[in-house]
Amino acid sequence: MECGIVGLPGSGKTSLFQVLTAHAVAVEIGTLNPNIGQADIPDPRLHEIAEFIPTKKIVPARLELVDIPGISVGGGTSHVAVLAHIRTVAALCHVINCFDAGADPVSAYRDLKLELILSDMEVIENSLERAQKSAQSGDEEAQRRRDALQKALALVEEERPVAVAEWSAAEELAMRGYGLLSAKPMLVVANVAEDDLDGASDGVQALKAAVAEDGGTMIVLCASLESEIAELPEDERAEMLGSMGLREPAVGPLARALNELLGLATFYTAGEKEVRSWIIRQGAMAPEAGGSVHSDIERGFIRAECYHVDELRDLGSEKAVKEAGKLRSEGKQYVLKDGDVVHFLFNV
Ligand SMILES: Nc1nc2c(ncn2[C@@H]2O[C@H](COP(=O)(O)OP(=O)(O)OP(=O)(O)O)[C@@H](O)[C@H]2O)c(=O)[nH]1
Ligand SMILES: [Mg+2]
Repeated sequence: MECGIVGLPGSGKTSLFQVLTAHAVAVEIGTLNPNIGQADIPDPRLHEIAEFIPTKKIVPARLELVDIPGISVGGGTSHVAVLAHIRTVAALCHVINCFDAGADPVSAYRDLKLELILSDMEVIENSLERAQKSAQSGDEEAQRRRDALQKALALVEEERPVAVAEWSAAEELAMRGYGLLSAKPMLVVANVAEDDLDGASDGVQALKAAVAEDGGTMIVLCASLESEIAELPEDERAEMLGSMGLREPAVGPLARALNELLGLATFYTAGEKEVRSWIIRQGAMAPEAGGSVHSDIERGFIRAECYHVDELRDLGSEKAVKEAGKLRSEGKQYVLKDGDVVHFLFNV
């Protein structure tokens, strides 16, 4: 799943991208091309598992990131290109300049939100007429599309993002093809100054209230400081974080907030070759989860042998888990739990 980093020009998107990708990508600055990279998702449970199951390699799950150029307010030549990039990603990280003394974070939040909403309004208005025509001739699918579009139109006309309403699975399906921008889940990132790391300033507090009004989620970080920390040798990072009063690099809280927002869960595969984390949607059943490891597993799924990472921690080894009768044999209908350690059995 790709997460797009969006925001007004100069809000710190590329700085955040470089932090999250640990400076592994040579970024282009000042072009209309997005930067594409991946962030390792830190997960303390991975290291816990590796304590009990000796392994050659620890492999964290990764978050796909797209650093999208800043969107200019009120049109401009780059506007269409930037919106097209935003349309391709599944979720948004909206970075807001809270570090400049003169910055107005609430306006910045509203300005970008409005750009997304106006773009959606155009799409909806262009699509509604056709859906209405087809609906009148008795096409049931078109009726669903029409009803969903009308519900979305009512929201955007009040300048509210499509995402704030409750949408049934059927409605979501009807809307999927339109790729509405304000329907995408959005995490707001308050990019604060080094002397405001806890976001206590008036600007950040006002932003927090504005985001909460939309039922949204916000995290606070300082991209330029995080970037400096990410460039330090690993053994100096913890000390630097500690001296700034930070517990961990921002990628941890950011990935957790995104997982929560997107309704995702983590499971693990563990053996002597590697201990690895995988991200799936909550509610995914065992074959689908196996499919994220390898498509053969989904195709030839037989069963999944699972236990929970808490049981491994309590009992100390896989053997002990088995002897305690905690190793479960689960079939095709099993919905994976966050924190399951899984061996897939399959046959193709
Ligand atoms: N003081 C401070 N400056 C920052 C911070 N984050 C970014 N900047 C500065 O803001 C400027 C723009 O940062 P970028 O990361 O390039 O911003 P951007 O959002 O990618 O900009 P565009 O892609 O042009 O829209 C740079 O000079 C950064 O050094 C921050 O947390 N604190
Ligand atoms: Mg940039």
